[in-house]
Amino acid sequence: MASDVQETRRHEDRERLFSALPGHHLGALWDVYAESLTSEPVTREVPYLWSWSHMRPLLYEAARLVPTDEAERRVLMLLNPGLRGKSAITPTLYAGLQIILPGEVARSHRHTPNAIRLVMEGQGAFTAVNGERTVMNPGDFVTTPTWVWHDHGNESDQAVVWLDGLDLPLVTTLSSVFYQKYPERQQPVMRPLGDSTLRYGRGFRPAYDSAATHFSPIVSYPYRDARELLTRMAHNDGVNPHDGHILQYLNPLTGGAVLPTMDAFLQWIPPHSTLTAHRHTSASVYLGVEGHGTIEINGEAFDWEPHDVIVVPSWWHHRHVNPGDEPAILFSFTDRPVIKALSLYRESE
Ligand code: GTQ
Repeated sequence: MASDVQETRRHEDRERLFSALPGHHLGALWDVYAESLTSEPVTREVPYLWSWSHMRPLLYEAARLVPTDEAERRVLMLLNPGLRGKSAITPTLYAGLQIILPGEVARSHRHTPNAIRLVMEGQGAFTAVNGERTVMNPGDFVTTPTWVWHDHGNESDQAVVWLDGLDLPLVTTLSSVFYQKYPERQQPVMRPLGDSTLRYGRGFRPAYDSAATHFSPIVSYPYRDARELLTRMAHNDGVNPHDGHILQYLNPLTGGAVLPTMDAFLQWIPPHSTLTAHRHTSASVYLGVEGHGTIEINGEAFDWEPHDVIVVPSWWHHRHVNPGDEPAILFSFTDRPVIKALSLYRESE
């Protein structure tokens, strides 16, 4: 009898303790332990495909209705359905489609988040990075690393659209976002076209140069070159079971990832092929470039066409299928350098 009374007392005391905790900004670990320390990664972010056929009309409508002066950057963000309220496609990565019309300028600024661009449609816009302008043509890969001044302009006669990839959610989580406006709308052009490629991308570097090495000094990696290399790999090299033929955009100063937080790739899935599924603890954002194919993510098929964007979260199985007669070419960027730097990278079939 006494023990029943004691038990009831204890129960009431526990209830009192538990209801007192939130008011002191305290919580009981045992309530959340099993969901926090999972036996393997469990993601809130989900796999998803954004179809170009849905995005394109909305993007052009945004271009008609929202001037760049008002927007700073006219971008439609790709928001992961599992991360409601966050400007994020994964917990670390951000993706958006940016459009710039003839005659427009996206003003010069710099920020600590790193950015990459992959040109999707239109040609003849430019990005200026640290005094060097680079012309943006379809498939070109452009980097704007952490804290470099950059602006975009379009002196051509056509709209230009590209995919933006940033590490903004990561840098936000790390409470390290800094941003500054350049004093003028555009930075002055100080260097000739192709300057960074000649300086760093041809097997040389200026011997007394003291460029920062933690990101690639090369501003633009033209599609023409990347595609030629992929074609050559497809004709001469063995196929990787998971990735087909895949090239990495390189930081020539380290031989590693192009940016400290993001790695980028272009890959070729051979015609009539089904590759082998694998998974890894880095998330990938894919962009269809040529042909068409399927990414099966944990067995669910995501059929992609050129300019569709697909996100594969960390640790989800994925495999590439190309049922067609033509090679299927995909661009992707990932947060792998971060995961590797923290000794958290794991991969399995
Ligand atoms: O072009 O500098 O999609 O600052 C988001 C933030 C693009 C850019 C984005 C940016 C930019």
